Amino acid sequence: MTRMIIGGAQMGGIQKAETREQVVQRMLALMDQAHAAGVSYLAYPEMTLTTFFPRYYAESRADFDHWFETEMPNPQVQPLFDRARAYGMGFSFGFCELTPEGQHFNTAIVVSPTGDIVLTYRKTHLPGHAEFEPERTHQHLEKRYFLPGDTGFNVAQSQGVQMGLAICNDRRWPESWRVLGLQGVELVSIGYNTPSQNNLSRDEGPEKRLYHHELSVCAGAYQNATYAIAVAKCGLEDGYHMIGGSMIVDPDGFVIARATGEGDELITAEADFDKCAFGRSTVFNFAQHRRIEHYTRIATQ
Ligand code: CDT
Repeated sequence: MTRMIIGGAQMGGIQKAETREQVVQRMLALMDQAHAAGVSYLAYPEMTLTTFFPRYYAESRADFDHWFETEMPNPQVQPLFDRARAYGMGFSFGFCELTPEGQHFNTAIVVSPTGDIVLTYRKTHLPGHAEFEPERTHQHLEKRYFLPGDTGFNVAQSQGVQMGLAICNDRRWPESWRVLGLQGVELVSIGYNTPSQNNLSRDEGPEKRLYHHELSVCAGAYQNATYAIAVAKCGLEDGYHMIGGSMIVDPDGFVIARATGEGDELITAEADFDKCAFGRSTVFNFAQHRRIEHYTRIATQ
């Protein structure tokens, strides 16, 4: 029987001028709060260490390499690993990864309470576009700065729980959830940076985006009988607004904790991972009920 208190560390905006050290101090403050609240596993957002720079265009991509980490942990982030180990707390967070081969990925990791990286995930679904598009009021240049991830969706056992990761736009795709669900995932940590406005549809504001966010996470958790922590970087970054709405969802698809603001904020809930077994042995007993002979199109087109 595995029960634990899980947490989401929502982060308010990170301004361009903020240093990694300053951001890590904010992350540590949330980790301290989490420890005081009895949290054993804490999820931080996508691209936690930096501003959401894909809103900016750079002619030369290399001009943006300073937003990327070439090693993990690195000296700036090490205090987070040290504090978590002292607390016996597992955690996840997202950052921009530049590999020794020169590849750029939007990456997230799960770290065990002993400080080991037990799962690395590189974002699969990159939204937006690769070139500057003058007709847009807001640019979303993830396809310019990142390669599509090469890891796929894997799970790792940590703290007695089958852990999985997804990053932001991945949460909108049922395929992300089902690939994790097929591996018996029990807790999916999802960081996101969702701008309130960034495309050609003027009627798509924060309310609709919050709704689609919640719809996606609740459906994904329910249909795969898993807990999910969806955690935002949100509020204003240098005048650009991103939605909040961080939440923890149970395997029935119910929201069991929800952020109230758009700043640094801890949310917590008790998870009873035995609850994942119920959905998986009834309605979503995959072995009994799936009809994969009719799903070929999903993987071939
Ligand atoms: N970071 C990221 O993937 N953001 C996208 C914005 C898409 S606009 C609806 C997201 O899916 O939230």
